[in-house]
Amino acid sequence: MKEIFEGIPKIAYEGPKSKNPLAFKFYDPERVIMGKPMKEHLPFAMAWWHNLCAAGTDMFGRDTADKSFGAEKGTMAHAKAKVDAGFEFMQKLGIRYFCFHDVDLVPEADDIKETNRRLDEISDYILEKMQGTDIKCLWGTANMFSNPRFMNGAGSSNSAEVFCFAAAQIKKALELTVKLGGRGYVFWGGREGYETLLNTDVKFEQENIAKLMHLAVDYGRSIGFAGDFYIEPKPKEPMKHQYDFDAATAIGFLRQYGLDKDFKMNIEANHATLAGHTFQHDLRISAINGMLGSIDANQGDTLLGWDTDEFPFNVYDATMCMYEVLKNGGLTGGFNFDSKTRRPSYTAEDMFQAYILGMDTFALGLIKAAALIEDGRLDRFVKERYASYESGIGARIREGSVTLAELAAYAEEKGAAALPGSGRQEQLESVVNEVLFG
Ligand code: XLS
Ligand code: NI
Ligand code: NI
Repeated sequence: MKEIFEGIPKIAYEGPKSKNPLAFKFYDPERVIMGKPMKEHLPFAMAWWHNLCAAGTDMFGRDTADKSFGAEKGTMAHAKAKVDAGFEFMQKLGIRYFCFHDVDLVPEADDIKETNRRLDEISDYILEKMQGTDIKCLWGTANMFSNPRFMNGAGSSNSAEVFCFAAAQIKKALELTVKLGGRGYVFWGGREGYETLLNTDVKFEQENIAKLMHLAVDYGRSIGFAGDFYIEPKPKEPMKHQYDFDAATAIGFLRQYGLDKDFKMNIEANHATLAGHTFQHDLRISAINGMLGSIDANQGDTLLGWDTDEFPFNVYDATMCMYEVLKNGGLTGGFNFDSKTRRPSYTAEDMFQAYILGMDTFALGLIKAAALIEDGRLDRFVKERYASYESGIGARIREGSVTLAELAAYAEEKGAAALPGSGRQEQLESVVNEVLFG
């Protein structure tokens, strides 16, 4: 087979001193961190849509990159060329997973039966390509937001007919996920939300979304899908208000509708920040609820209020992310680069360098998070900060062996409370800097 990315070698680890833009400086797949090789801590995935489909079109201008990969766009030959390009790309970078939407794989036909036939054909081809490699699907999903029929959402659509098309796409995408050995299945509620309450029955729409998810779980389990379903929270964009606002909201929804045993969170950095949180916040909320499943690795821009999907570059954020992941005992999913190169970075080298940046940033994050944990000062400080609950009245509060009146009597006897100990935020931030750069 003819090489697509000619002149781009297999990307090797060369270490932090290397000046080679086509080499890893920090991602050393076999290096053992806290008892496990980096490649197992960091199951990286290529996002089919951004890497093989998106070519730079934005609201103000057309494509800047050529992602034809030598075939005519909109044809099955092009769909296959994308598979060839994707596998060559992943193999050159040592990436072992990919994520896809149904419509990333093939051009959508007017009739869903023809789209499904094309999906069968392309997934056979992907399966063939997978043979002899260690590449697998991380998660699959159905795109239920691009086609005009989904203008009012999928599960939340006012049209029962549209609901059926959403069901049909989920059914097929689940079958593809199982066929390609996927670990997970994602629901990103693209247009599951509203523009105005003047025309929207929120309760009705949320109940319908839950119904669709239950139907998906039942069908998935019936065809042998043993992995996790994920909700990927996002507060807005494209809709003004989206129901899966953030991790806390999505977890509450899953519990309310009895979906919490089958679902976990797929947390995207840029979505967490759009919700007014840090990336770490949504990871922590998911983790303490036993629902930190997978991660869409990217970053936003603090100066822009939308999902810019930039490749992760911020080492502080990656460190605090890996701190949460290590404390969570890892992920059942992985790290999907839901990220795209900037529009002026339109060459094949840019595609590779973007992944090198993302993988190196997370490798650094992993190394530094492990160092923070091994250093132990943060953990010790947090433990000490709550020490008043370890004995005396605090221990009784935690046990639940004390009444409100007894607590009041305790306070009255003291007369005035001593101030809690200092939060020492600046000292702790210095510890982080010292561990990162010292
Ligand atoms: C969009 C989402 C999307 C999901 C998959 O903002 O991040 O790319 O990850 O549908
Ligand atoms: Ni996103
Ligand atoms: Ni995403």
